[in-house]
Amino acid sequence: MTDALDPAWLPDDAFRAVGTRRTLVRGTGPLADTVRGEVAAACARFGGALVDEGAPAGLVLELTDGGASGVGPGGVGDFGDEGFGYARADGRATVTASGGRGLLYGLFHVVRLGEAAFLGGPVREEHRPALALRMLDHWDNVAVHPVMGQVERGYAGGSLFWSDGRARDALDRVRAYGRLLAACGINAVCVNNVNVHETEAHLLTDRIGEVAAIAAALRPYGVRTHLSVTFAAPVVLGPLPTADPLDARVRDWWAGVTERVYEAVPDFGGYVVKADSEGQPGPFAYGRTHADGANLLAAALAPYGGTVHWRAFVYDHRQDWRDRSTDRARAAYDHFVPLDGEFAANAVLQVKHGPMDFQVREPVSPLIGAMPGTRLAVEVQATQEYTGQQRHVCWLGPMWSEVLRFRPDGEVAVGRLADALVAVSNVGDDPFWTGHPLAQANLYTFGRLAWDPAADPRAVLDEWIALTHPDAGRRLTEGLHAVLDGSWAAYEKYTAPLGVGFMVQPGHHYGPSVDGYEYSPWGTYHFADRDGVGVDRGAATGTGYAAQYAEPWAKLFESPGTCPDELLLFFHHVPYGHVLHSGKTVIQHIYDTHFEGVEEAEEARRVWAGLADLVEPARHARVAERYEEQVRSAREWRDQVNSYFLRKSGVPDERGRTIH
Ligand code: GCV
Repeated sequence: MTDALDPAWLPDDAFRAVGTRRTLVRGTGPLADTVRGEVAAACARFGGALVDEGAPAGLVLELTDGGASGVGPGGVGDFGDEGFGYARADGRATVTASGGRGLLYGLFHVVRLGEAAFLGGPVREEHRPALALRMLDHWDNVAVHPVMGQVERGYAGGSLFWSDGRARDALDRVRAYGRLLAACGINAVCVNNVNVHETEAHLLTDRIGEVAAIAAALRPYGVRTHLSVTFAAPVVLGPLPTADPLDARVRDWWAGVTERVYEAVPDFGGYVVKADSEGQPGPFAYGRTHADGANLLAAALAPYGGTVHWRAFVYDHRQDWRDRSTDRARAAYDHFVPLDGEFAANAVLQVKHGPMDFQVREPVSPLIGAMPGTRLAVEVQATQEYTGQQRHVCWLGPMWSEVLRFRPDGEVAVGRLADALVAVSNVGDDPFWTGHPLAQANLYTFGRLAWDPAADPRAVLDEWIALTHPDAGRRLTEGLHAVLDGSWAAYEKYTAPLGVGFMVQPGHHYGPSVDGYEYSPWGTYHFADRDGVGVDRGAATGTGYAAQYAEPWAKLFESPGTCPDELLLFFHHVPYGHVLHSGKTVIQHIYDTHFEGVEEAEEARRVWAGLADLVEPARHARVAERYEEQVRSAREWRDQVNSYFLRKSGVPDERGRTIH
């Protein structure tokens, strides 16, 4: 952390329009003070001024007192803690909020608009987040783990929060992080890995002071702190012999510990739990259900308004590949749907967006929408575990938008069903925050889609470009769109085809290995043989997974004739000669997309090289260097996947290209 910190989407120049104005900030409280501090800093740079009541002001940022002043565009006091009104007339802008966060978000709204916030005809708008909780989960270990390192699946250096086995002494960077998060609407952070090792278990008790220090650094920007805890805490931390959720001693233990957590962190958000999952302890050991487990922690948190995020990532990771009846994709639904209605009101079931594990293409998890009596958090992965590990450009906005717009019952979109959207963070102590500077766009886009899941991701990308590069002209804007817009699609093209997933090197998950997981205990993914490829997940002849969906999806996915091309091999085992809706055979699609994907990566590298005169040199160089690796890796993927399927199928490429 010695290098200068990249300002990401909050460079000084992004505040020019605010900083040149005379601004009145009306209201009291910590977040109003943060707003005042932001405006004062901008004014110091650009010549504007904070003014007192009664003086003429071009910008008014007003925290209402619940009705006294009556200037709110949508009626005062009805914005909750996070919403705000924005109005513009006669060159003057007004933000009205009834809560501190709303005021802060209103300020950043004006920052995003820039001069347009003040100029043009009158407007009156109301803004409220669609989802109440917009959270980042950090898979950060306090102590460096011998296999997973400091940040599990982290590609941006060490942890922002932890170093040398404890919380960092200097937390100004954490404060700067909170500021970036507030500017895109994120309001919660879980500061440690869901795989809770022994050192990290102590954060809950004797090391809660370290968590409190981090929470204090995030608080000025309205970001609440959450903690991952181990279900076995009463045993691991002692002195109990059991963690049985129905044991009174265990209930008392959690109640006492949680009381002390709130003494240290009064606005603590709650616990995140990975239980009975990939070796983590859970209620199954005591013959109890996951509702019993979640409700235990929910009861401890309830007196303080806290929430337990209970992860639904429960599956058998000790499978036998010879057993074709076990289907990892089915697991979360099979485990949790029978428990619908049994979870406490402050328990939120946190479900990965797909049924597997953040692959480049998965169907939306059938669990989403299947538990109407249970609160839902949808989890996506900003850290690019399976999407190029921040060495490849892979802007995930379009993927997340597809998930959020999906309508599980054919009517209500995921973005409206969910209570919360959670992303596994892609941030570390790297000076560019995210390792790959363009991966910052993923973090920003996540926050904005969590605020408004119906937003057009390309419009969000426009915002990110304009904030990050306040002087971006047309050439830079178009260049950034050219390298980012289609990057997810390109990544999909040169990696695992048609929804089949995985094909990565086991363990670290970078680079191709078509059979890497095929005969492993973690699940079996493609079943390729000389005749065909894909997994039969239909109800008629396969694992029955397709029937977990409501209509119209169950029927649509059941038949290869109606299943969307991009998911065909996730749902069906088909011959290589099977003709897709696109008109191509499966085998020719595999060849063509792998050649195209590499060409698109090469073209993006060329476009980026052409932007050298428009991008700050260190930033340009970092991206250019990573494009070399991306192109190398994309060629490796192409050659391994194409050679594998040529050898399996014996079907030549109809265009006669070189396949090794
Ligand atoms: C934190 C995948 C990842 C693990 C991760 C797990 C999870 O299996 O490879 O590193 O563990 O998901 O989401 O819990």
